[in-house]
Amino acid sequence: MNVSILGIPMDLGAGRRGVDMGPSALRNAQLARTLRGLGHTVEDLGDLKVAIPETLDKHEAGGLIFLDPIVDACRAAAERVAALPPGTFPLTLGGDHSVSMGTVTGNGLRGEPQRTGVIWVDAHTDYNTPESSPSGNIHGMPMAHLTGRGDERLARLGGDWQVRPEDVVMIGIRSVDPHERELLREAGIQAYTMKDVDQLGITRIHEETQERLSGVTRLHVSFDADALDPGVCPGVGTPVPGGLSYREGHLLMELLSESGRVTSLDIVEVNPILDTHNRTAEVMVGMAASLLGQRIM
Ligand code: DIR
Ligand code: MN
Ligand code: MN
Ligand code: MN
Repeated sequence: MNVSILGIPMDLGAGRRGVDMGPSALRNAQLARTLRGLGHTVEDLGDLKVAIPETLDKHEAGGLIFLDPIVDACRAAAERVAALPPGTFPLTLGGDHSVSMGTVTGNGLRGEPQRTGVIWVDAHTDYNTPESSPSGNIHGMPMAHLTGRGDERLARLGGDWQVRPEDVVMIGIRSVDPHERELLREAGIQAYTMKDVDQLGITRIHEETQERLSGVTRLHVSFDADALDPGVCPGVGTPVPGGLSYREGHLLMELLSESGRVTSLDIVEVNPILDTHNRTAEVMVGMAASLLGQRIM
């Protein structure tokens, strides 16, 4: 496979600094070399240029912090990804999770716009709107905007193209805000909590996910490092105890790999400032490798 790596070093959507260094940390953890070792042709497109908070006024408009520069970055990411040649596998590196409004849109619009399923691996559901958000941090809102809710500009990054709520599956969930829960219910989003992971196991959850997403023609995986337990991935801005184990993360990626259906991947929310010895980036490179075909035997 041809894999195209694109970094989006943005931390404007998160409550703390540092995830802008995520792409660098992931490269330092031998991302390209690991994927080449699996037989892929890997091209690193470098990083998009994204504003840093120190150069901006910390403006908040209508419950949204840094809305304008985030719209700009997401537009740029969507355009860049949408323009990638057919047959390449986009591997996009955050950055905070708001980058996924751009990457998912770009992947959906590549070539002919297509019905795109999204597997959102995260401790959080990221389904806040400006009204429901307790923080104003846009990284808690990307999935709501991808399904057409919230701020008009973010919700229409893809014009009329959107992700259908029934084409979203969330896995690893253990932190949902009160109003966000109502929005998820209304939209009918399928969210597998950590209780579901404990009770059903990853194998069953993966089977149900494939069944639910059987109608989509593209399948995007958006992997927030905080889905994994903080003991496994300490370098994240909003750690929540009781997350996916190292093996649960790998098993999910291995099963998705075997399905042969995944067409793009984000790795987001890696924060090297909060990490120990780049462990979180190394773990996430391993997750990408499992999704892209690494086998134990
Ligand atoms: C919280 C935290 N739900 C918010 N969200 C995070 O600010 O909306 N998402 N950390 O990744
Ligand atoms: Mn997230
Ligand atoms: Mn998260
Ligand atoms: Mn987050």
